[in-house]
Amino acid sequence: PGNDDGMIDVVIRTRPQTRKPAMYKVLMLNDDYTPMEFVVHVLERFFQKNREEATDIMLHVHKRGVGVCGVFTYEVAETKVTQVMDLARQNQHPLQCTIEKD
Ligand code: TYC
Repeated sequence: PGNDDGMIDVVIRTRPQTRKPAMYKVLMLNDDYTPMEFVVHVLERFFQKNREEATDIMLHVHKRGVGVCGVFTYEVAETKVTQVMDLARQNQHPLQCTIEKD
């Protein structure tokens, strides 16, 4: 190895200085009691979805059991989950929301 100059090649690998942060999906779970319009409201309020996008996501969760509200860094995802769960609890809905590594 090397170029025959009698010297020992030393390669130092550094991590790239700009590392993309790990991303996390915020998942909404279906239940039998939370009103559809409440879920649509939550998606508009905390996930910046318009009425049509929010309705599509809500119906996907209603039919399939789980759906993605958005993908965020850990701290933002955690905050979204807390906001959703707090509002659901205040309104006595059993709506559940969780985080999954992307
Ligand atoms: N399944 C609920 C109903 O029939 C609606 C619903 C949709 C609830 C999505 C939660 O994440 C949810 N009222």
